[in-house]
Amino acid sequence: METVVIGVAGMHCQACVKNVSTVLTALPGVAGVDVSLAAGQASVSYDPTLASAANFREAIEAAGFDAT
Ligand code: 9UX
Repeated sequence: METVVIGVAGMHCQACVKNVSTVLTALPGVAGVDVSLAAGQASVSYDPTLASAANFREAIEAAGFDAT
């Protein structure tokens, strides 16, 4: 298992946090997600044979946020 931290811009409330958590958790290979509104970050634990940071950025962008 690996962990990556991705910056997420555009989150303004806990509903945003929930949305980002939900889309990331739904991806194959994702074991755990911790999204921080205050830090503007998503920490994702995942199986690198099934997922990558590029997948996470894509999902974050598709949900309407900016992944950095
Ligand atoms: Mo919070 Mo986010 O009201 O797109 S749900 S700002």
